[in-house]
Amino acid sequence: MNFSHDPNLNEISAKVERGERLTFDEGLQLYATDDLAGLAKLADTVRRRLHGRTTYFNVNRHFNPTNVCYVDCKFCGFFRTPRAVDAYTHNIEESLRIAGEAVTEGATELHIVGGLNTKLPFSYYTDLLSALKREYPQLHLKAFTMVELDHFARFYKMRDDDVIEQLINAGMDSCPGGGAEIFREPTRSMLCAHKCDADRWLSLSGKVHAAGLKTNATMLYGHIESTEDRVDHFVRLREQQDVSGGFQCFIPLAFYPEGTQLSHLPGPSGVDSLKTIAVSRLMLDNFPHIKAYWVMLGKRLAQVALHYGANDLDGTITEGGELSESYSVESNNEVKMNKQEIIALIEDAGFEAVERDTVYNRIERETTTV
Ligand code: V47
Repeated sequence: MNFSHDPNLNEISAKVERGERLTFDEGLQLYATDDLAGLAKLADTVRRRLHGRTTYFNVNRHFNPTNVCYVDCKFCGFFRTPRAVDAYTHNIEESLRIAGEAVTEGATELHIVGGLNTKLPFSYYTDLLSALKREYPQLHLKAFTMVELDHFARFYKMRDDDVIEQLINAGMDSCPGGGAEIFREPTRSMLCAHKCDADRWLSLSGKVHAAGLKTNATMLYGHIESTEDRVDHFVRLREQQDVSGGFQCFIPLAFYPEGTQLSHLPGPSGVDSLKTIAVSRLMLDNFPHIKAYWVMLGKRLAQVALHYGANDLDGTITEGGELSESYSVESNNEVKMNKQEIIALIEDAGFEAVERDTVYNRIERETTTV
């Protein structure tokens, strides 16, 4: 492929065509280019090599058991202190009711993340998973980020392997990719000083992979981070993937400033979001999937992102959960898209829509429930 606007990219293009790994500096060059169409073409080459015209989605629901959290991340509009009037913790009965609604709507996955709530015993989490699994064995429980696992190990004074084993025994099927934010210091500490550091996040992912579960990885971009921070993030993720191999999907998360301590920032532009999807596709050569998370990108930009290397739109999400609502760019922070709508969005972009389960098996359904 010839980059007429940006000859520097010709060499990168040749490497991509040969399937060679790109360097940190090449990641920076990709971000620096103003040849957006060329960048899209390059990322799309990789995307089509891996997935052809297939674009995945799933039918899921987010569930946030508690919004009480002591971590005080600067980018978060979701967390509450224990005495806040709108602080909440769902009991098992409420949790089962929410999961039941999701099942009725055809969900195959419950995405469970919450605040780091020091008022709860570890048994709250295992009891929650066990009850959900007992009542709805068909529902895949994608539960707890590496930050939550780290909190469990430290706060309840347990070995990492025991935390992971007990959660798996209770019903945890895989882990979502949150909490990665930006790995590089000092940015990470400026954003979320009380969260576990990058090495810990990555090594815990390795331990979950070793226990046989898949996980995802995210990057929160468009706030105070530099381009170097972003490229460093990609390099660290792919190094961990070389070692442990259990990441399925990378999800760049576009920062939504409203209601956060960084509300004076504008958040990322559309072009920046498209570049981030494309550069991640090109740098993360050992990640099977790149997700354009429509809740944060908006439906229309997520659709365009399918031409910039993304091959997954995440879920229909018939009801968002409080965390997703805190960062949704859709009007009134609505987090809803039904199955017909997501399929139309994908087909309209020129791709084949394939419903998947959490671990990327195809799902064929006789009737449409959502
Ligand atoms: O870790 C919090 C981010 C993450 C804001 O694994 C924000 O499939 C933007 O990880 N603006 C949680 N982002 C969500 C998450 C996720 C989402 C969808 C799919 C998957 C998956 C994982 O949300 C947090 C943080 O990085 N976040 N606040 C905000 N104001």
